[in-house]
Amino acid sequence: MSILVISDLHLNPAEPQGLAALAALRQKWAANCSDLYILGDFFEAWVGDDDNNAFVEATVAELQAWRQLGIKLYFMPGNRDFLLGKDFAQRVDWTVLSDPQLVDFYGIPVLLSHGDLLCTDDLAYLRWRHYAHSRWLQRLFLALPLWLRRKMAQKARQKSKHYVQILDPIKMDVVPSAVLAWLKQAPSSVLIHGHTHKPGYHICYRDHRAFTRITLSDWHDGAHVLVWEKDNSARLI
Ligand SMILES: [Mn+2]
Repeated sequence: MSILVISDLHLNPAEPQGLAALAALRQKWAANCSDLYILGDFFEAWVGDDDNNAFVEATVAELQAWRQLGIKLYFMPGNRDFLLGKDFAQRVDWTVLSDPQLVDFYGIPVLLSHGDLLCTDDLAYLRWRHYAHSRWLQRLFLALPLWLRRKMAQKARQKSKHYVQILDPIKMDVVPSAVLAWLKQAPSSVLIHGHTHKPGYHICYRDHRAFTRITLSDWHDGAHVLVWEKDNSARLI
């Protein structure tokens, strides 16, 4: 049995191939996967659990199909879908994780994160994130009519696209010192995160300890997954 870790699917109705890739992944791993961890940006956008549409229904059905196989689901909110709430969690029966979250993979302590908190050079974004994660502002936003929330989300996506285009690419990557600070504090020497869409393995040495950071891929060109095996070998595919 393997543990699968994915992130940054950016599921949205305009690109149905994402959901199809998730279904294909389920079929492939049906007999060999015990746990599926989703580290944020599962959806391209989320404006509230009351935003029910055919695409959301199809996604719920897909996640329920994973659950029917006995696979446990875990979800950590990303910067796109941090408004995914309790109603949705109940429907798909996934466990919501905090960011960062320490987990146990076959006896190895592993730190999980979406990754945006580690991009500490992007101060403007972190300031926005601070407000966007405040309870009262979220409640205020969720109380707005659905059509207005959809409109606001669309505007925000356009703005973010423009922001990403003008931003220094270095600023959009995680800062190694931030990673080290986390790993030195946690009883873990492995960090798995997404968000940057720059998949790879990074190993660094400090104070006679080796730290490994594994960055997950986004799904814009199909399904990508980190497979963590029972013998504690891990591979990105
Ligand atoms: Mn992200």
